Amino acid sequence: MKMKKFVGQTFKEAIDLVKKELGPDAIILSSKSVKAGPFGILNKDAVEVTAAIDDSALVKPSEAQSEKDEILKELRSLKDEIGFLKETLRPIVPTLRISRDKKGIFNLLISQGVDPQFAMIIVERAKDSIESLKNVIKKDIKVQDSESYTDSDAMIFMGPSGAGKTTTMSKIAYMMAARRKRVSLVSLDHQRIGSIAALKDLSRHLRCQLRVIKNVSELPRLIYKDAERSTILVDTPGYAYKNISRDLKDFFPGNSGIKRCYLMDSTMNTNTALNYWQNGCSDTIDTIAFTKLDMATQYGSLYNLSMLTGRPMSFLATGPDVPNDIKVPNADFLANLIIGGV
Ligand SMILES: Nc1nc2c(ncn2[C@@H]2O[C@H](COP(=O)(O)OP(=O)(O)O)[C@@H](O)[C@H]2O)c(=O)[nH]1
Ligand SMILES: [Mg+2]
Repeated sequence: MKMKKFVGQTFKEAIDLVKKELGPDAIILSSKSVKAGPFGILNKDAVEVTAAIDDSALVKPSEAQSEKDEILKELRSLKDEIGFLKETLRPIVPTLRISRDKKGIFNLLISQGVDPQFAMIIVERAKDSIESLKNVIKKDIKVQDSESYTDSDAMIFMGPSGAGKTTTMSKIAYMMAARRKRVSLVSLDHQRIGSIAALKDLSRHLRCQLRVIKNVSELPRLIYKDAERSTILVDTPGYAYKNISRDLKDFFPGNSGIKRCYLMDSTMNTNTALNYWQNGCSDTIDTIAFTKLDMATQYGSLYNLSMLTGRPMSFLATGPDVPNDIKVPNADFLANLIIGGV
């Protein structure tokens, strides 16, 4: 707050002086009659006005304008600088290639856990709409035709421990029984009593055979015997995944009517799931399936892993309940899921 006294011959003259110096926002605090005159000779009646003003309001209009101009100049130079930086970084930071209208769909993919590099490629091919985004994803994702799958001689379920192999295989056994397909069960997981007990239960319910074997080497004989009559569903333990996938490769080389389904836990992040995948003989896997969709919060990794493994998707497990929590997906359903069900 700045205070100042002004003396005029009349009250109006004093006020005019206030306005001239402090501007229209000044506040008059007091006024009184005083003696004043030229050269300090106090012989004339005069009026003394005490006025005050907020210091910040003291900037003169012309000063304020020049300050604004200064700021605008600064902003323009910053904009030029940013434009220059963007151009320089464009080859190094690819996301700068995304046009402004497509930033929304790009951010949507990232928020769902789609890998940024994949998201870039999707966005470049899509128009700025959810429908077009879905169409691009639909084109990318391969889906396994479940009929051809369940017609095979045997289906072997592989993947890390706890991924849901025994549970998913049980659901598929029910699904096939509902389609009037004969199944028989084999378990290579002879050490886990719990999983054997679950499969015994299943074989009782479905009135089908269950055989527990220790080695992959016993499998060709069983398949040879049963393949005519039924599809054999083979459960494997997660801990020996590497050895089992190597043995399977030895015993069933090439296209042998045996489908290998690799199960992935959808709550795992892409890198962890990919590490597991690369740890076995993934080149022998025919199809992938995702479990625990009910526990995942985003589904971008389904897209990532579909692209990274190059395998078609066959099943989605949507909960722990046997036989209900399973879905045979189509591309439309998957695309919708990956973008967060928008
Ligand atoms: N919430 C949920 N739990 C599941 C799902 N699939 C399997 N589980 C559970 O995950 C655990 C491990 O499943 P299991 O089939 O034994 O896995 P495996 O070791 O690969 O054979 C069990 O408690 C299952 O009930 C699923 O889709 N959703
Ligand atoms: Mg198991």
